[in-house]
Amino acid sequence: MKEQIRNYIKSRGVDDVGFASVSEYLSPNTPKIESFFPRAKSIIVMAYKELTTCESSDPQLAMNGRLDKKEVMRSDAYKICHYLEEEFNAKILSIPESFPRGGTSAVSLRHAAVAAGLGTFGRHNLVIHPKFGTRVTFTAIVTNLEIEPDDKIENRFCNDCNICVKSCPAKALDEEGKTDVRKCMTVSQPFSFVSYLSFLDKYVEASKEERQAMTMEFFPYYQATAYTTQYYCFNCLKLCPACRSI
Ligand code: B12
Ligand code: SF4
Ligand code: SF4
Repeated sequence: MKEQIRNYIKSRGVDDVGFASVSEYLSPNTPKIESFFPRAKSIIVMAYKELTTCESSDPQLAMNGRLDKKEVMRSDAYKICHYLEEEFNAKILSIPESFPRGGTSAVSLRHAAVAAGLGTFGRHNLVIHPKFGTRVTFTAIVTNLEIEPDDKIENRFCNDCNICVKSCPAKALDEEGKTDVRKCMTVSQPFSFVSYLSFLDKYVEASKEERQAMTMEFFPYYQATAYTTQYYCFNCLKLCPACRSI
């Protein structure tokens, strides 16, 4: 069954796949998976390499590469869930690669990826994949199928070069083992929901003439609200040299 599932997933063009037992998912800050899926046994984690679009100096073009990938990741998740139901009569839950969620996600994909043998944490608190380095993002499917887990990676790929810490424009990585979420978001998501609310405060107070001038200022907030989060920083993801093939 495991090889059949792996082959199906790979046949869709997914870059890498790993299998973990639910009991090996060790995320300190998210609920136990069994608390919302009592019969859960395994997690299937898909890895997608980030394209070199992330190197673009134009943040919108860098984000466009990510958006292209997100569409594929979501449609793969649907098709793989459908396959597992049809082929193995499985119960499944797909994990959001980003949204919908509250403040934090119900399942931490980084910890799921580590459990599934797809990499290990680096100083930037991201997962470093043995082939794609940090230039990788994940989706996951939790299932009641009992699938033999893959071996976890024991190597630590991070070489402590500190490039990620020094090149973080928000200084969000200064404290080891912690990403300062507020600092990262202020710089990496200038059009976040929180900034949008501040913009609306200003708009409500503005005169008719000022409002006209604010129309173009509104446009990126509109895009971020209508589509999805717009990341304007990829530094820790794109600059980490560990295990980079390109
Ligand atoms: C919310 C979110 C964010 C928020 C807050 C993240 C956070 N809590 O740290 C913000 C906006 C800051 C963010 C930023 C980024 N994100 Co983000 N994010 C998410 C999302 C949607 C949920 C994360 C979450 O809620 N986790 C659960 C919480 C509770 O995690 P946590 O336990 O607090 O984990 C932290 C600590 O506990 C600590 N930690 C815990 N155990 C251990 C063990 C070791 C050994 C170490 C060193 C650290 C450590 O590390 C974590 C960082 O603070 C995930 C997708 C998902 N569903 O998982 C993507 C995700 C984590 N993001 C991702 C990425 C790529 C980014 C960015 C590079 C943005 C970008 N341009 O793409 C930056 C990187 C910031 C960084 N260096 O940490 C990828 C990571 C891929 C990878 N290779 O690891 C994910 C997995 C999305 C995906 N689908 O692949 N993100
Ligand atoms: S995404 Fe940018 S701002 Fe956020 S932690 Fe990484 S380098 Fe810092
Ligand atoms: S940039 Fe250097 S210190 Fe940061 S995670 Fe990568 S290898 Fe480790």
